[in-house]
Amino acid sequence: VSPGGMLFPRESESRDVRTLDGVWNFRLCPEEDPEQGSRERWFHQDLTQTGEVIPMPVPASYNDVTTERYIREHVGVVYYDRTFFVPANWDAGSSRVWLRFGSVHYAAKVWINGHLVMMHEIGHLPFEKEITSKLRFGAKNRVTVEVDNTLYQQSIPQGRLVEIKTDMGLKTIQSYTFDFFNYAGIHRPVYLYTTPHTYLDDMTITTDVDGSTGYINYALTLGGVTSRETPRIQIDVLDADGNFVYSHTDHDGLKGRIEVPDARLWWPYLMDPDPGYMYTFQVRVTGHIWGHDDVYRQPVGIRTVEWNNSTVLINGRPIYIRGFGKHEDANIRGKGLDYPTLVRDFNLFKWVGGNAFRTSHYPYAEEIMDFADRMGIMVIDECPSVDTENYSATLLQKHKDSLGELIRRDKNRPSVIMWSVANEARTQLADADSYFKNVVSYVKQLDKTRPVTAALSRQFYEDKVAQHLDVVGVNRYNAWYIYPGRLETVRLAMENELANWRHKHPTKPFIMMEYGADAYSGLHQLPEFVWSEEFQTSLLSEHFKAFDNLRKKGWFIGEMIWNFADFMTAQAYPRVGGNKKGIFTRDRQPKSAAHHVRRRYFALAQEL
Ligand code: GCB
Repeated sequence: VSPGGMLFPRESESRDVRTLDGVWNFRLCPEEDPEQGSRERWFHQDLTQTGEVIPMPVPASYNDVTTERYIREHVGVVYYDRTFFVPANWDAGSSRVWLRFGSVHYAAKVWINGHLVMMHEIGHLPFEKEITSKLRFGAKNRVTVEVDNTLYQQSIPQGRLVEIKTDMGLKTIQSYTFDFFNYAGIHRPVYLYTTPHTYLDDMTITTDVDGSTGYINYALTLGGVTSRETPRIQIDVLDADGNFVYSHTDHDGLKGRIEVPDARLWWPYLMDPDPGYMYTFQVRVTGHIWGHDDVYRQPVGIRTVEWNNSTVLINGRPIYIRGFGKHEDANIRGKGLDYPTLVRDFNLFKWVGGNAFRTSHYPYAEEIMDFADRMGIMVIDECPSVDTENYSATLLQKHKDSLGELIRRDKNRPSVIMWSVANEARTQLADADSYFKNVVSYVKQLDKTRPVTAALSRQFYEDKVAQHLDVVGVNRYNAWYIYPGRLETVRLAMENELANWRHKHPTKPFIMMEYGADAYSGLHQLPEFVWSEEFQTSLLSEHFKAFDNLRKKGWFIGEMIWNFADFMTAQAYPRVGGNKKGIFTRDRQPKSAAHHVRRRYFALAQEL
């Protein structure tokens, strides 16, 4: 994990933020010659055209934008570049200029005017660098990004390269076992932003509550402080209407605890008439030498998360999760951040009465997380480890890095109520025990304020990982992968399995983390038959019966449908245009099941 903070770029009186989103130049390195770009220096600094390029939108996955199969299925290296202007008044004398990528999948190298400035591995997480000394002020500059989508046994997630025989000779294709398409490209916004010389580099906020009083605990780190100065810190807290609730200046104010009398708490959706209440935590840093203050405003929700042998509590009240597994996935843009889809999804969340999602199977865009914070949607925040196998020291290090970067990014978010360290790892293998013990203790070292979970899919008797978790998530596809069509097996199988898990781990709360059935939107069949809308609805219903019985036992704390919406996968015969387990279609319209789930989720919200 690179040193320093990863605060989201926010405009203020001291910070300019510009986006480099738009249409970039794009080209592929031939699969058989992945070095062509570096050999021919496609990252050169001339401002003339860099060669034969095609237009490519940013942010977006590149796979589904063109009509070419070879681009969609490309394995290896691609290049993006564009030019941009840097205003003269950003001159190095007064500011620092930073370049930040929300996510580039999978591995990235970035050049500014021909200088290599940063590299990042493991998509789905932001990376940034100060690039002041590489820029031409009051002039045009070029940024070039190399992206490599290849997955290996020691990448997160894992994949392997396979050779197949074709009419054109041997060809290397990417194979992987996880069930979503390995979209690639510059997936999230690219920002150019400024800070003063002395700037707020990072902050860690935790909150607690005592009666009607809320507390905001903060720890700040500054960047660019010279030995000749002692920066002054001023902290203000504003309520959602912009009124000051606290104001304080401290000469060594890097750490502190602020009391907010009669605090409005952050509550999940439908647990309060005004869920997701956020204060603004405003930091002003005054450095003596350069004279420019830095001002940064961070939204803060005051809430507590506690957990015990049987439940998880927010502000002292036990939660029951009415949720979904999701994906960042949409037609044409793939995993590219798309504001219409983002806002539509949260509107559907409200409509369906859901209160939680898991960022299956990788961290989601910060812009999405902001919405979860503000709407009171609880998030189980998952790192990009899915289907982990072949445990090794290198893999362990990368897995921990991904969690370190995730926690650094999301630690201040009230919506994040749990960290998920894996989805469907091969937890029956002997090595899984010490591997995950190590992973979980690393997370605990970084954040003690949230429970740790994982989505497990092996049988309770062979699993070696649940013992290390605070909350156990179970994925199971009764009447789908197990006895397809046999709806009459569901209730009993679910109740027995969960009872067995709890018997083995009597001190842990359980969540049904995945269950569901594919339904091809518009396919109707009575009596219910697999793939029909009727079947999907009935399958969920049978699960509801089991959950209602399990809920009474006191340690079953939530149900999460797989999936919120249909999504793209690799090509395989059980996948018809992708995975169709969504209760919404890929273009975010309800299937029959969505109306059914809506009735249940609102009824549950009233009852609990
Ligand atoms: C699972 C995986 C999920 C798949 C799902 C399915 O267990 O966790 O990524 O999409 O099953 O539909 O097969």
